[in-house]
Amino acid sequence: MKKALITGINGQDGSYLAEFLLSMDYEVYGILKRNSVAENQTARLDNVFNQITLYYADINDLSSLISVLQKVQPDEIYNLAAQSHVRISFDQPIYTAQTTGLGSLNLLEAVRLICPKTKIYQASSSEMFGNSIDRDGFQRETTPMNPVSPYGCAKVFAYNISRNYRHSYNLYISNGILFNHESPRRGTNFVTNKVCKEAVKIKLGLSDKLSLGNLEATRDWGHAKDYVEAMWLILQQSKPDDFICSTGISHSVKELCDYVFTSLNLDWKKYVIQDLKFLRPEELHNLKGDSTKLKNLTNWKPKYTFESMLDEMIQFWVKKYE
Ligand code: G4F
Repeated sequence: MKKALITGINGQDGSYLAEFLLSMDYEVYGILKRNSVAENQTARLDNVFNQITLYYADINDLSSLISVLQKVQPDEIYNLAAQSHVRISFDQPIYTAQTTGLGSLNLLEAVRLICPKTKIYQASSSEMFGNSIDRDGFQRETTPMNPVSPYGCAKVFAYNISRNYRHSYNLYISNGILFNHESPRRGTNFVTNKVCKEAVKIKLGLSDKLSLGNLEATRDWGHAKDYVEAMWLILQQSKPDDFICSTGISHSVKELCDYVFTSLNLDWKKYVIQDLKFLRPEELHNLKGDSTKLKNLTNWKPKYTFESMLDEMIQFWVKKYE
C-alpha cells in the first residue's frame, strides 16, 4: 500500500483528498495543529476518521515535521496547509507569510533531510497571478505572477522555492496552480458558501439581508472534489512539473448571487447590500484559467459545472436548516 501524508487534512481539500486516496487504497496520514478548541476541528473528516492516522504537528515547526516524516516515511506528500483566506491575509500578513510561505520551506527542508525520494504536491494558487492576464483573457502556466495580497505573495514564494528545490536537489515536487474550488465543506467566510448559506436563511425567514464586498470581481469556480483528483494525477506523472487546474469558465460575484437567489425563487437585488469591510486594500479583479496542459497530459475532466456545484451547496444548507 502506498502511504500519503496530507498537511491541512482537516480543511475542505484535505478531507476530500483523504477520501479519494482511501478509495485508491492508500494509507492516509495527516497532521493537525494544536487548537485551543478541539471540538469540530476534525468535523470534515467524520466520514473517514477511523481510517486515517493523525499526528499533532505544525507547518511552522520544523522539528515536528521531521518527527512525523521519520515515523511515516510517506510515498507522497500533499502540502495543503496554509492561512488561505485572502482578505484575512491583509489583517495577518506576517502569520500568512510564515505559514503559507516559510511553512512550505520547512516541509521541503524536512523532506530533503529525511525522505528525499518522497513526491511532493505543493498547493499553489491562481491568486499568485494578481491582475496579470494573457491577451486572450486567460491565465496559464506562463502568465507572469504579480500578486496583489500578502497571501498571493506568500504563495509565490512557496511556488518558487518548490521549483528551486526541484532543480537544486533533484526532488520530485510539483505545483498545482488551482483556481477557486468550492463545495459544501467550504468555509462560510468564502464568497460561494457565504452566499449559499445566507440565501437559504433568507428563503426560510431566518435572515433578511446579505452583506458582501466587491460584486464585480470574476472567478473561475470549480468543485473541490474534482480538483483533489487533479492533485493526485499531477503526482502520478513521471516527471515533476507545474500545472494549472481550472474550469476555463468565469462568473462574477453578481452572477453567483443571481444564480443562487433565483434557484430559491428570490431576487438577489432585494437582499444584497455592499459593506466596505469586505473589500480588500488591493483587489484581484478577474480570474479564468487555461488547464490545457493538465488535461492533455492526464485526461483530467471535471464532473461538476458551476451550476451543479452551487445546486449541491444550496441543497446542503436547505437540509441543514430544515
Ligand atoms: O471566496 P473568496 O474569498 O476567494 P478568493 O479571494 O478568490 O480566494 C480563494 O481562491 C484562491 C484561488 O484563486 C485561493 F488561493 C484562496 O486560498 C481562496 O481559496 O473571494 C472571491 C471573490 C473576491 O473577489 C472577493 O473580493 O469574492 C469577492 N467577495 C465579495 N464579497 C467576497 C465577498 N469574498 C468574501 N470572502 N466575502 C465577501 O463578503
